[in-house]
Amino acid sequence: MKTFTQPLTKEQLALLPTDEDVAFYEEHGWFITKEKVIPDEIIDEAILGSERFYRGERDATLPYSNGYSDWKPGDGDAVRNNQHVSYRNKELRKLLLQPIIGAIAARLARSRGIRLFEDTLVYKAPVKNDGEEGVVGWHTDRSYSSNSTSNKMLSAWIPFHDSEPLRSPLVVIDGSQKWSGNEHMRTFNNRNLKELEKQFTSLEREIVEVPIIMKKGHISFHHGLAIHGSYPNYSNSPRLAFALYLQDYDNRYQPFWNNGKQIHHFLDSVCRKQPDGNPDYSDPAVFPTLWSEF
Ligand SMILES: O=C(O)CCC(=O)C(=O)O
Ligand SMILES: [Fe+2]
Repeated sequence: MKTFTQPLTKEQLALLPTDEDVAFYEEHGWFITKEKVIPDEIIDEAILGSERFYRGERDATLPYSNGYSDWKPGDGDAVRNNQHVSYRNKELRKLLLQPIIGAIAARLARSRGIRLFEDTLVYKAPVKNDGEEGVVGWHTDRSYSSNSTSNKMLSAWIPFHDSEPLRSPLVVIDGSQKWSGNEHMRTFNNRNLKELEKQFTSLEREIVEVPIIMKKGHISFHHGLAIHGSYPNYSNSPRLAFALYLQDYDNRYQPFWNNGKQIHHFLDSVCRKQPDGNPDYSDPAVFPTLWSEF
């Protein structure tokens, strides 16, 4: 077996999902590692990196400043959402390049390799009232990657501290990756959860919410078609998590129209082009390989 990414240690090999874990993921649409997979030092460095990022420091800049979410001071603290942060911050890039993350994702997606598609850093300040402020709306990540051909895309969710019930854990709707009709749920920013739920309760489906509770250093994965979101941060401490949207090696660009409107992904105009002129989703400068096995 030849690997182009850093090989795993014997201890890390033992952390990979078993066949039962993969079957569980395929049935439920989510998976939580049973052990700690990221050392504290790497997460603590990523916390410092995110603090630098929030202070405005950049290790690199994107060629455009529009077309993606990019929280800035003054925008309010209930939900800070910044996309493509690993492109712009070296500590967060170091975290996502830990080979164990891609290796677990490759097992779950039954793929020989995993590349980054994009990432999001999400911070939530503690909320003082009981309103909708601080909600991340029910959505699917696949709906934000309609220009991708693969239905095996998946996401890793990495909180930078213990993920506790009141500290806004990610909440995944169990088994929802098997439902039809969630390919276009681009509703991350819609805070009205009850209104969004009407879309899926009308079909008499059982809604089982699974809060992703785990210790620092554990990570979770969810299928691109799994419906998920999060409630406000009711704890007394800030909540900070890094979400990685991952593509399996079979993924390619596809042109996509929805309701007569052509959809473009922001990164389509950032990455290099294939010989046919379409975006190349294997451009290592934009979509680095996290794990590769041949
Ligand atoms: O951290 C959150 O609340 C949202 C993250 C998310 O949507 C994701 O991991 O796909
Ligand atoms: Fe998401």
